[in-house]
Amino acid sequence: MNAYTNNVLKLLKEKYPWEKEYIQSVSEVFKSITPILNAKMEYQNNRILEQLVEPDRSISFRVPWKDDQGRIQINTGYRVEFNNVLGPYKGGLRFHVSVTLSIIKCLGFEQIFKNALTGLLIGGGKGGSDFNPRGKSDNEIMNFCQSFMLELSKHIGANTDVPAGDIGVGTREVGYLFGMYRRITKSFEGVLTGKGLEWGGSYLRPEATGYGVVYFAEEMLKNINDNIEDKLVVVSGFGNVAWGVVKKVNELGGKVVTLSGPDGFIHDPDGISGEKVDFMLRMRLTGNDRVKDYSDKYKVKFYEGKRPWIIPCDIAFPCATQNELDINDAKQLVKNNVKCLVEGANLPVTLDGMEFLENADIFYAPAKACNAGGVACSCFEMAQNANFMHWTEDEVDTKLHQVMKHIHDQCYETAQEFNKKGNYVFGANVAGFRRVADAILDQGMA
Ligand code: NDP
Ligand code: 2IT
Repeated sequence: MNAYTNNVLKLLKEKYPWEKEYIQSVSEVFKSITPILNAKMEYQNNRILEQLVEPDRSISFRVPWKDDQGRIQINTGYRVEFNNVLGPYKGGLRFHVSVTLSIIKCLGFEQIFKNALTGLLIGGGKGGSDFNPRGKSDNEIMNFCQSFMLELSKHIGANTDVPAGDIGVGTREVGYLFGMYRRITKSFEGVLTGKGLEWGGSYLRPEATGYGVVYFAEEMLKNINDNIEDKLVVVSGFGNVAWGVVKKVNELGGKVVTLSGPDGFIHDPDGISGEKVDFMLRMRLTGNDRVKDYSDKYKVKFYEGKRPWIIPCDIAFPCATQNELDINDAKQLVKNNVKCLVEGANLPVTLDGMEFLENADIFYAPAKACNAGGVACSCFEMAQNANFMHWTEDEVDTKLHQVMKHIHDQCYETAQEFNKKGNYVFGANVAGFRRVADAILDQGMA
């Protein structure tokens, strides 16, 4: 950190002292970018950081809906349109009880740099609601999504702001949201991504985040002439991202031995493959928040209230949620000789955990670099929609692979440029920041 970053961070803390998650994500980026701020004074002279930390706009709105008993329920909806110098605001919607404006700003800030790293034309945004989808009927989910879209539709558009899924929002929710947008506006357009294949979706979008994470791990392992084959893999979560990771690791000959949920984790030493992967998907679709169902069915060990990082492995993929791996977990993994830690979830490692991992002798990749495959595939979906075309599965997979390799090489080379060889956290923050900051300079004050 230097005087400039310290000052901007101090002012931000004074202005939004309650936005802890948001301050965490800003601090995480700021701690890397001092060398580039010192190298190019135009950033400071043009107050680029001040321009970046205040979103273009934050929209917060009431979402009233009726439950199956006819009672009126009220939730809060958010859409934070952070920055569009590189393209339409782009980022997911999260439906989870824990959602606050601070969490949405935190994820939106991350998204700016993640999207920049893809090399594609997408700006940064994020949204969601404190609505809890767990235990809700299909009808209740539809009621909620329709009411949410009644307000959101005023702010989004295929060339302005394009939401997608995140925790609690998958193809079903995107469908209800898209249907309502179409009814309100008469427009069938690529206003949301993650759509069903028959009505504007792209091949591989459901798998893309997880596949991209594994492709990134592969690129890192290539540095030591290694690959995924025969690697022992620990995964957390059991949602969309975890599913994509498990599928791709199996395909490449690795073995995944854990999954986790809010209730604890399961350890299956024989590997989660074949019909067990289908069971994982079904478990998710039931809307049940228990991973224990897996251990009940396959008679494997369930660790109640525990996290999977105690299981020795070659590669760890945290794929559940933010701050799910702390410094003690990180130390345990390194002690057990983990080779790679690759983030599927957004900000899964605490700040002190990240600092420890950056200095440990392992390959460690931050989410904004390695989980960008989802949003990259979303951008492919926008391109297909704009042309009223479908690309084949192979075409999408090839492009996804290219984007992940591009991100990897960019992070690696940027770290090397600043004498931080192998530090992907530094490389990702600096390369992402540089593309956005230069675009702001080129385009003039917003
Ligand atoms: P899902 O809703 O499909 O899955 C989230 C998973 O994490 C669920 O299994 C959920 O269980 C579990 N979970 C939630 N809280 C906890 C917790 N405290 N401890 C353990 N498990 C928990 O979401 P996604 O798979 O889409 O998202 C997972 C992560 O990946 C998030 O950080 C998201 O931001 C990130 N991401 C998602 C992308 C996408 O395209 N979907 C793209 C890039 C990143 P439960 O719901 O029952 O609480
Ligand atoms: O965190 C993320 O990158 C996502 N949830 C995906 C965003 C998108 O627009 O596809």
